[in-house]
Amino acid sequence: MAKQLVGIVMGSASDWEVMRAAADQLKEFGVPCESRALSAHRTPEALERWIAEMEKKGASCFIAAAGGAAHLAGVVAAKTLLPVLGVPMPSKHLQGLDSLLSMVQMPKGVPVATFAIGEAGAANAALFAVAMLALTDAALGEGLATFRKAQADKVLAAKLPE
Ligand code: RP5
Repeated sequence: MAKQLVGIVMGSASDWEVMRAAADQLKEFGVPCESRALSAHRTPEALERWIAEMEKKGASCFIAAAGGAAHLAGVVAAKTLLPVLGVPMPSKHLQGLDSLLSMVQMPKGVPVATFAIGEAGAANAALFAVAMLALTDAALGEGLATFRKAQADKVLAAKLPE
């Protein structure tokens, strides 16, 4: 069983260009993840099987991304007690506002922690997963502190144009 494992699921392979930001961010911290394109409405049985497999492998949480009537994260949350971090995908007609509202407006009782639309949300969901895992992993906590410091140093060192 992996010490840490995060499951990343997205409604379509077309979401990968955005969601690779989550996988890359986890990789930067050395946190293993498994990424899959599985759909709540197009492949519901395969989705359910994969969630169960990930639980057996010892996954700590899921990051779920979808666009449009974005019910994937809610369906994942319905099938697991693990935390589900949702990332709304940019969409063709409403630029992801549809995805955001669908995902963030979960009725009371089965929560999805919803992040920003697109790449920032994907990276932040991964950083949030790292913060959760760091609760029981001191080395990961140190890595997160180093990451934050490097980010702050970059802001402080930036020179504005004359
Ligand atoms: C959603 O529909 C997916 O998450 C994706 O964001 C969107 C479009 O999917 P494709 O038509 O590209 O497969 O289910």
